[in-house]
Amino acid sequence: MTERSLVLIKPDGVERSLIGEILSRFETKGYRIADLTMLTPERALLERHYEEHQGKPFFEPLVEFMMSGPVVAAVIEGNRVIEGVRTLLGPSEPTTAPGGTIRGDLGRDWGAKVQKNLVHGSDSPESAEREIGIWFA
Ligand code: RTP
Ligand code: MG
Repeated sequence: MTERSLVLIKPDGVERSLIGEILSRFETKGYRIADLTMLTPERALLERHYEEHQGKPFFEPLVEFMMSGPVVAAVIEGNRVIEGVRTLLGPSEPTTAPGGTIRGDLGRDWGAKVQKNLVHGSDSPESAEREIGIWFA
């Protein structure tokens, strides 16, 4: 079934000039970029986006990091794209993410307070629609 996923290229990915490389992974896989924008998000938007993580120790550093520079937001479309994007991203921690994944190939630990792992991808159809509504209001 055709689905949509919300992908964010986080400030570390933009800062490191990896926008083209990261978007091309989704295109090469066969998914379609259905919408695309670049912005420096404000706190209120990020608090909505990360509401499931409110109260966790990494929440505040995460919001601060995400506000630190421009982010690319994209709607990626295709059959089973939500699962497919998560597979392309690899696990959260770039140090141990397998080679072949975006985080494994392009990411590393920078000793920061929060894991800088280049990209966000929606984790379920419900969160995808909720997140697309936040970033593409
Ligand atoms: P995402 O939501 O960004 O696609 O990543 P994810 O599902 O793999 O990770 P999640 O558990 O949803 O956490 C959201 C983001 O918070 C940062 N984080 N840092 N202990 C830490 O330093 C820590 N834990 C989580 C990461 O940037 C993670 O992607
Ligand atoms: Mg998540």
